[in-house]
Amino acid sequence: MKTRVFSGMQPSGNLHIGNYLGALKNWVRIQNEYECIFCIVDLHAITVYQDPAELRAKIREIAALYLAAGIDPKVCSIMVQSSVPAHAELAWMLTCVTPVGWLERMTQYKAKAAKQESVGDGLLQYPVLMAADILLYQAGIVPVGEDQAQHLELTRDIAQRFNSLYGDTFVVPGTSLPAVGARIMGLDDPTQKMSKSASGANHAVALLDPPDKIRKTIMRATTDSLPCVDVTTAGPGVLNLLAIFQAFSGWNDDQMRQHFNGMRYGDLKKQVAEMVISHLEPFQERFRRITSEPGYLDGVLREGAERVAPIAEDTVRLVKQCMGLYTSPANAAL
Ligand code: ATP
Ligand code: LTN
Repeated sequence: MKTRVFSGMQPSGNLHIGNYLGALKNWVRIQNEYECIFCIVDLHAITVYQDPAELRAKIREIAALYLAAGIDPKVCSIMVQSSVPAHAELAWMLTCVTPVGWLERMTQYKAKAAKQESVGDGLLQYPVLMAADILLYQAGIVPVGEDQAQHLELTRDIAQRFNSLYGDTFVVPGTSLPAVGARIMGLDDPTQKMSKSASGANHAVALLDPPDKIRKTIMRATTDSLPCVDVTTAGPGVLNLLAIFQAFSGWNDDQMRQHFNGMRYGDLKKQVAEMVISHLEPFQERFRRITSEPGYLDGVLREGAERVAPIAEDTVRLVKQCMGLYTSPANAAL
């Protein structure tokens, strides 16, 4: 049996090249090797307020972006988290075995909570729901960007704690990070991770940005005051541009050094911009095609949910039995 892979993205903000290079590109690469489930995690998105009409539209946009990136719905399941109720059900059961101290230590929670006057409980529970997403399908591998590594460690801790309290129930999942592009930094501030929720106009390149805008954003990227590239001593801004180029081009370190050492920053930026545009233009064309086919997206999402729901229901039944929760006699023998 193939190892199962699970990953997801939140339908909030505009997907950017960090999301693509950190996660989506990896998903496409491994989709034929494993049994993959790619989720649009709308229940995670509502941990901060979302305008309902915008959220509805974003869910479909993310699904179309998965497809435009090359995820093949014939070999993978693409589904929306809230369409399989077992995600929320398992999250509650896992909440009950998770010490609150583990959650309060999460750096993403601390960063997001610091920006808000009143912190919703959902923001604290966020990684438990993420653990439920993964454990529900007994996934062995979770391909994500580096910022999610801490949440995955917590997922393993929760799985191990559950297994030691109630007996072997969950597969303990591994993290898969890309070799290049696991942490793309903001173009306006290379000390901060590129993020969908950051507001600066020159912060990110969105996957649906037109070529002119991409050029402008990259040409304005923050570098340092040295005149030209030195791959070994470059500061974070230049390293970030090089990482973006390398992740899109697939060049090795030697090729990168030979090509870019000694190049003026203006030329580096031009080449990075053209590399990004050459990948995003065909991507955007596929996105337009997918979104103009009536009924196609809904069909993909329906099929995805139908395919994975029985796996999720089996796990919830097993967990209920382990914990001593009520299961009807018809289910007791399963
Ligand atoms: P937000 O800022 O709203 O939390 P985000 O940009 O971090 O959003 P997510 O939906 O949280 O996006 O992440 C989707 C996937 O993209 C995850 O696997 C995450 O690790 C990855 N990812 C996010 N930002 C980056 C980045 N800057 N570089 C590499 N990977 C990233
Ligand atoms: N928290 C993740 C999104 C996410 C996820 C998951 C990723 C929710 N559930 C399960 C991998 C596996 C993020 O990228 N912000």
